[in-house]
Amino acid sequence: MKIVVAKEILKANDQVAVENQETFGRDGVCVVNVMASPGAGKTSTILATIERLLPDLKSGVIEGDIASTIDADKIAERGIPVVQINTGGTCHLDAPMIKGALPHLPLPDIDVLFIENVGNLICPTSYKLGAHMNLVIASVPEGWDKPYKYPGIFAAADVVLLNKADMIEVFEFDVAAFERGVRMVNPDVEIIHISCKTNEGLDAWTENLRTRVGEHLFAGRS
Ligand SMILES: Nc1nc2c(ncn2[C@@H]2O[C@H](COP(=O)(O)OP(=O)(O)OP(=O)(O)O)[C@@H](O)[C@H]2O)c(=O)[nH]1
Ligand SMILES: [Mg+2]
Repeated sequence: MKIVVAKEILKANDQVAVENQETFGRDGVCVVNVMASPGAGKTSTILATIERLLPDLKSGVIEGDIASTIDADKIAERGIPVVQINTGGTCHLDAPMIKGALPHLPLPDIDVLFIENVGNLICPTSYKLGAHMNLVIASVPEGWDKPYKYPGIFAAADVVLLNKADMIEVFEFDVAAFERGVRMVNPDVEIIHISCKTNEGLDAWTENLRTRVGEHLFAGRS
């Protein structure tokens, strides 16, 4: 019985996710759902990426956190449109939360919308938001074994970023074992090593995203 109720909730969420995607389509916005553990570097990566997408692609951000406006304040300081969602304890964002945030963003002026999901490797994957792409960020200090312990989120990724690559030697991080774990659940996914501290890989990642955004906007027009 409980399973049926859970399924109904997810179905209702998915319907709103479809509506969100229709709104994004009307305004020509490409939406990236950014998922990772707490502290993996979601906000740092979003900021570094937005800088590199300019001036031709303009971004906006929805920040999801249990509490506080710390991340939204960081984004707003750079003059980037941002809405903070505080879930008050819920460990993921859902489609109705995103729908509620959209009227507070200048969508027609935004090409790429980053949604920073609540830091969590489990719950966010179950809730569609209406995004066009799932970006999963793993970070070196978390350990190489995360894809083996939390396969669902890596299976759902369109791109996996391995952040804090500057710490690989310090943490004796086993890159081959990490990548093997990702490929076990998502054989063809692109894995890009980045560091928001040294800037390693950020240009390569941004070019990858730029291509995806171009393809998305082109597909939307046809
Ligand atoms: N050494 C190193 N530190 C990093 C890197 N990227 C981010 N950090 C640091 O890691 C910490 C967390 O970064 P955030 O970008 O706030 O991470 P987050 O995933 O947004 O965190 P929450 O929103 O709290 O879940 C900060 O102290 C960053 O300066 C990196 O590539 N290398
Ligand atoms: Mg953050």
